[in-house]
Formats: sequence, C-alpha cells, structure tokens
Amino acid sequence: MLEGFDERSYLNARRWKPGDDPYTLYAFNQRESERIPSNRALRDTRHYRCTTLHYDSDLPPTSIIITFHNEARSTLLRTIRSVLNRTPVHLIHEIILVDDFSDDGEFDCQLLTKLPKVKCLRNNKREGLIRSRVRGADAARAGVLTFLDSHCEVNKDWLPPLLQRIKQDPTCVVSPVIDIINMDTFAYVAASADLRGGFDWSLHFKWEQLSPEQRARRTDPTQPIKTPIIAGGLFVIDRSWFNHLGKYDTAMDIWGGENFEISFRVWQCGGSLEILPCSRVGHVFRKKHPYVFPEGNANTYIKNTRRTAEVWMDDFRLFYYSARPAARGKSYGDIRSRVELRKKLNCKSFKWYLDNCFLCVFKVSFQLCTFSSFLSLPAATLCVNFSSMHIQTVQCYDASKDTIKHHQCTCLHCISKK
Ligand SMILES: [Mn+2]
Repeated sequence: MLEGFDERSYLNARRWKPGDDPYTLYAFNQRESERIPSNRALRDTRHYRCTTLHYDSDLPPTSIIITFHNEARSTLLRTIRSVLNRTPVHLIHEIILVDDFSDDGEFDCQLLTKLPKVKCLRNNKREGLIRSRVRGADAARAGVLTFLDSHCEVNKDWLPPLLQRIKQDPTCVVSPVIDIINMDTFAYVAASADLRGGFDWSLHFKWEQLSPEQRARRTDPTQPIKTPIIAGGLFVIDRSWFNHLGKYDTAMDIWGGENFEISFRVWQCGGSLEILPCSRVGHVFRKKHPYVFPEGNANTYIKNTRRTAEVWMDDFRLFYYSARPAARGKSYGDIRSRVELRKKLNCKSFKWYLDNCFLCVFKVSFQLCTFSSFLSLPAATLCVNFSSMHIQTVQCYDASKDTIKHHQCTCLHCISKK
C-alpha cells in the first residue's frame, strides 16, 4: 500500500543530542514522536458493547480534510497512516491536505501525495484554520466531509459510527470521543465517554461531566451524547448541509472561536450536535500553540468570539462582554453577511438555544440593580455580578440608545444542568 513512499526520507528525523530540547518547535516531545512508528498499534478504547454493533454496508464515502501549518512530519504522517490503516478503503473517497503556508510545505505536499488517496492543496499565504478548511471543503467531492486535526490517530472502527449517523440524519453533526495522546510520552490514553462540550461566558470551551441524572438516563453506553458545543478539531458533517448552513465564518482568522460559531449555528438553524462514544480518535493536547498568530493570540480570539457573540447570541452577548471586558471596543470586521445568513436560514434565538440545548435549567428572577454595582464597571454596559453558575445581568442599559433604561435587573440562575 505504501510502496512509492519513502517514510524514512520523508521524516528526515534528526539525530538528537543530549541537551537538545525536543519541545522547541512543536510544544510537544518531537523526539518521542519520531521514535514511535507511524503505524503503531493502539489499544481499542471503546466500551466493549461497541464491538457488537453493526453498520450498513452502503455507508456514504467521505472526503477527509486535514489542514496544517508547520506540523511535525511524524505526527502528520501518523494521522494519515492511522486513517489509511483503520478505515475501510471504500469509505475514504479522498484525503485532502490543506497546507496553510507552512515554511517547508512544498515538500510536505510533494511527498505526502505519494500516499494512496492523498491530495494536497497549498495556500500561498497564511489563511488560518477556518479559511483553509473551507478551501478543503470546496475541493471535496464526496457527500460527507470529515475534518481532522493534523496530530491525531484514529482508532479501530472510528468512521462507520459517524457515517451511519449522518446517513440516518444528515442534519446531525457528529464527533468522536477524543482520546488523549500524551504530549510528553505519546502514550495513547482513553478519555472519559461521559463528557460533553460546554463553555463559560467568556467563550472558553470546556469539557463537562455528564451529571449523575444524565448518566443514569444513559442505559446504553453506545448511544450518542447530545452536546451543546463541539470541541471543533474533529467532526463529520454532510457536505450539502455544511454548505447550506454557510460553511464557516471566513472572516475569522487563524484559530479559535470557530467551534462556538458553528455549534450555535448548527443548533439554532435546525441541526444537532452529537458525540458518538463508539468512535474514538486520539489527539495530541498541548499547553500552548506552537505557531504565531500574526495579530496576537488574544486579539485573534477576541475578534473571532466577538463575531460569534454579535451574530448569534442576541442580548446574551452582554454576558460575553462582561466576562471579557477587553472585547469591548475591539474591531471585529463586518458581520452583515453572517447576520443576513442567520435571517435567510430563519434560525432560532439564542434564548431558544439555552433553553433547549441541554445547558441549564434557568430560573429567572428580578431584583434591583444597585447604583454602586453599576458604577463599578468602567464601560457601564452592564450591572452584572456572576459566576458561571449564577449569572446576573440587567436590562437597565439600552445599548441601542446608549442610555440607562431602568434599574430592574434580570437575573438568570442556572439551577441545574439539563
Ligand atoms: Mn490540535
């Protein structure tokens, strides 16, 4: 299968000397990654009942899209080889690599396209994850799109459960359980299958344990888990549905925030998000980004999340601004086409999303907003006092008229996780 591909010369691994720091380039242990074979065996981390499930023999094939920027060759190759080794060949229409203007990307593209099914597109300037993914999606020819990160390893039977679900319901957007590849040892570690995606009001993603009640309701551990948010690195979506929903917000830069945008959009515009516990894909989690953000990491994250808040969160964007005061006054570009899109697709409100997408049971109460709490905020956009479980905001500020309306606060108390 791999004849014509010279792995050793592709990897071009360096000789490590004592004292060399293997974390310099990629913020993970490059030496260990180079030492581990690209086709290593992995422990099957699924629940044993997953092995008894059957999938249709006529599942739709998929285009697998992997974008990368200055990825380590060893991890990129392991991503691709794990896909080739652990996926029924008829289900892979193609593997599309999008090289986002890596320093030596021409070589990566030239060499990797010798692998079966692999095509490579190279950006001629840095575009970031979001526009790179859209470029890959536009080039894709299969009816289903599979987005993968560039430092993953797919596990046994990872793809059929995802494709089966899309075949049943093309409006469903599905993710595997994301196992952990240790950034120091490259050990492959099973992640809990009792997690779903959540966030705080500053739009930071976090994994959230299913509550004891939710777990009790899950009598079948192979069943999908509805999730308010996807982590964003790895997911599968019907291609027409992706296009219909407006792909991604291509005015977002580099990385970050796009998972909120696509998650809110999918739910509010008639779809759903699920994690499928019988699909497992490992991912190297790191503590920091190894690459540069041309506009700075924080500015990029603010621009992307602010666009998300402005387009999708209605008045609840005020929670975002109180949790992230630095976002006020930062430029975020033109959002008119995304607002248009939301109108055209007739999407539901953010309140509907909060009420229906398993976040919280909210209790609303009204109380007087004290003058002092109002004054304590520099921009005076909100009288607010919240933690992630107890949020208060006020209707005493009218953003459109820039005036204080009244002093009644609306408080949302998250009583319990749905
Ligand atoms: Mn990653």
